[in-house]
Amino acid sequence: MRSTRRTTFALATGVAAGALAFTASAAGPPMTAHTGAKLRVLTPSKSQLVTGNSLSTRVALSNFKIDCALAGTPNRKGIGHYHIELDHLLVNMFCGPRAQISMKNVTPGPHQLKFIPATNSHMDDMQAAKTRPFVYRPSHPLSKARPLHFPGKPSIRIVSPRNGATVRKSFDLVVAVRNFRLSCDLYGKENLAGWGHWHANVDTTTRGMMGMATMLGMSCGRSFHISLAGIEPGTHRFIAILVDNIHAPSVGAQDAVRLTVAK
Ligand SMILES: [Cu+2]
Repeated sequence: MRSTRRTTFALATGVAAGALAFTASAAGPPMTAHTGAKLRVLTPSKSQLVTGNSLSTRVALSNFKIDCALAGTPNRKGIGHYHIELDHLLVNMFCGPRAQISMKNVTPGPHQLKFIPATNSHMDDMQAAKTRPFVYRPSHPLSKARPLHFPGKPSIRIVSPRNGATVRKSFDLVVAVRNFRLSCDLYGKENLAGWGHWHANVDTTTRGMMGMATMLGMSCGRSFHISLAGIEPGTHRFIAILVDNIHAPSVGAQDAVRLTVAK
């Protein structure tokens, strides 16, 4: 099941585009969304030379309301966020016009960024996507992150809120991670043993590509601030999942709490 999902994700992000045809799978048929969004990339310029160790981006979106507080919750027409991919691998979702893309573990040479409007369920609107090639020629190259090996198995535990607690409007999901190194700079970079981040999901981890349809967001820190704007009052499961740099739950560690969402 897991490998099927990963294949689907690779296809949808273009890694294997052209090599395989879209097929229905355990993750459901991969589709492209039609958000109606119009996206313009203001920065970087076409074929920009990047000498610093992070790349500043800026987009203008019209016909589309950006609201990351609703990410991972049911789709609403005309509302969503946008994804940035680096060389066809998802970095993250973004909600403001500006973003910073780390050049950590990026090899000097030609690369590309893709900006893609997406629905709350993280389905890409490929027709509205814009691509920007750039060349990375660092004046002061970053040290490369290397694979890490820990004495024990990676684990993630939700420390707060406690199981059974009541939450309102928004709250911090706080985790403790062991035998694993979290890194934001490696979002969307090639996988490295021992490195990754975690996703916060609501109710399920199996809907959409690699379970991301219900992903509220991702974090490389101890906590993630969860908005309840798109979540119905009642009992819900909030799940923290360790993932690798390409957002796959390959680490095999997760934890969940059942919480009451009050009005
Ligand atoms: Cu992720």
